[in-house]
Amino acid sequence: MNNKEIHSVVGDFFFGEINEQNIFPYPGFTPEQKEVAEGMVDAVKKFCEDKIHTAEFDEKEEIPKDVLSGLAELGLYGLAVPEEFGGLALDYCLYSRVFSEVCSFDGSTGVTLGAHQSIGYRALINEGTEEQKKEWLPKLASGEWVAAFCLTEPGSGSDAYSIKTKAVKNQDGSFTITGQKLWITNGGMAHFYSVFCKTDHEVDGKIVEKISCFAVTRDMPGITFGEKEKKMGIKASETRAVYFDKVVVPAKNVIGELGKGFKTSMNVLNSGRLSLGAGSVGGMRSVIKLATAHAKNRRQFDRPIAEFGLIQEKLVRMNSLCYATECMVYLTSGNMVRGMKDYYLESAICKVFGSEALWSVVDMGMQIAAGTGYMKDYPYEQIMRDSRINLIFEGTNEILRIFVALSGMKGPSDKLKDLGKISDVSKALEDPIKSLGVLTDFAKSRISKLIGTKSLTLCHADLQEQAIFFSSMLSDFAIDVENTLIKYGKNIIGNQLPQGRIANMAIELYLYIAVLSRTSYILNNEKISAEKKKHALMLAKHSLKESRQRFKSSQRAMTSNQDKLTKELSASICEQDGYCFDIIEY
Ligand code: MYA
Repeated sequence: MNNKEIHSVVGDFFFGEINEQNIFPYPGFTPEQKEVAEGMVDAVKKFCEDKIHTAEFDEKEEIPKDVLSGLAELGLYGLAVPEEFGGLALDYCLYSRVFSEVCSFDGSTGVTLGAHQSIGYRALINEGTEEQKKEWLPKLASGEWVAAFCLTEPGSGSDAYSIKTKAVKNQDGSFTITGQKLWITNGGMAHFYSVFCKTDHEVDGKIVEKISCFAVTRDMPGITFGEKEKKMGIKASETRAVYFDKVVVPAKNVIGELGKGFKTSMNVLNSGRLSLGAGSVGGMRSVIKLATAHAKNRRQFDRPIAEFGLIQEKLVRMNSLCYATECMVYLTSGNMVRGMKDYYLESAICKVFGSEALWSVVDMGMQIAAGTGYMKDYPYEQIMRDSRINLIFEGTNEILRIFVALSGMKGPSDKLKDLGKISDVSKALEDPIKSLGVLTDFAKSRISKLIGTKSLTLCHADLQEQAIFFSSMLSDFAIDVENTLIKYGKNIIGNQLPQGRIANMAIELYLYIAVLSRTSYILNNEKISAEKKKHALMLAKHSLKESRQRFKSSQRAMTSNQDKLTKELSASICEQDGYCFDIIEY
């Protein structure tokens, strides 16, 4: 493992910068990783083919106990836990690939395992003390104990900081927790809860509330659960409210630093979001397999429907979305293994793009299967119900777009402030709208100095045209970021529409570079057959063209949009309580 510090690739985009060394060569699996991955994936596949009956689980809204214990025996409850605590110590790449395999069989099983280890006890791995790890990790890794992540509350979803559950410090140093947590996966079956609570802190003589993380165990008096929630999908996973009524928790159960729990929770979600991207790849692979078989076997007008253009178009789009997501997930996990610490933008992008790609793939798969797809006897409708949640949990895709845009723009915004020392830029900031040109020229010159007009240097020759497009997209993006900051100033914080466009452009840039890198890696690899190389190149060209089109559409909307109208019209819609016309009246 290489421990050199790797910058956030996406963070650099906001400055119009790219460090090719962080992207090329693509971090493909090493021979050692391959060996472990093949062994694990093979074992998981065999087990799942035999034991996972997804339609039955969905129908009974339960995963049988022997299936859960079988998964535990395979080591799937402790994928990333260090060996000394009884886990498999898989790195992020291996973790993602194995988790993806489970998700390709059953969403509920993926969510149960994901809630347990991607987020449930992740704070303990990240920030727990040796004693805490020794006490709980072995039980969690073996599956003897199940974990749950308790952040969301009735009044606190996207706005995670606004939680109300309170932990009050007692004289003996223990804490008393009171409050309720909502929609907690594994809520009723867990033995270990990472619970985020408000705690009081004295700052400058005043008491202020901050967030702290507590390990709460099932045996502590005062924990109760709501009924199992009735859900649209992932029905076999367990979702409940969890209530804390004066639960006394010893001081030794504080995870991480008191008052720093918000960061703890965000760091847990950062890696959790990557798993969700990986899980989405697994889901896409299954749907693509089903839909391809259907397209080849279903005959209409005397031909397999796979010969019709509109079906072919769907098969191609499904594959290129899957390829693009996979490229991003394993560029991110590979960079994490290589030492990237700030991966929150990349993981949010993997979650947003992966969940939406899966949703589109399921929709297209359903359309290919048509009447068959709509029938409950076939898996499409369940997969559709199961996959819808991915756009909502672990941060809605809306809040994550805002997060990507605002976190990414923070860097250039600080730099622009520094640049205020330069006279014409400083003047420009006094009257930003009038001076847009000055700053654009400034940005252009800075960016062209950084990347010039030449293309990426480490891309395969067969992707030169796309590499040149990337450079110009990157430079356009940096200019748009600066123009947006100048146009909106501080008000950018309340303007979600431009934020959404900036986020969409950042997502496409990351996709673009990830696909360029992985495909170059495939094309450069002597061990890969010419046929597979040709296939990869076609997939890459397709996904890059679609990505560039989406990028351009967001870019055009930076200057030509309906933002003002949208604001006014939506206010009017709310005023009218919805759609206000009826043909009978008007
Ligand atoms: S779990 C519940 C999920 N909930 C959420 O994701 C909540 C979403 N909200 C947020 O993330 C935050 O509230 C946001 C910030 C982002 C909106 N990394 O002023 P701030 C720092 C590191 O921006 P806010 C679930 O659904 C920031 O830099 N640091 O904060 C389970 C700042 O630091 P400083 C971060 O405006 C489902 C400070 O925090 C991050 O209040 C089950 C304050 O920032 C970050 N990310 O809101 C899942 N964000 O003060 C099962 C912020 O130093 C999964 N900060 O400048 C299984 C998957 C199965 C897949 C199956 C597929 C088939």
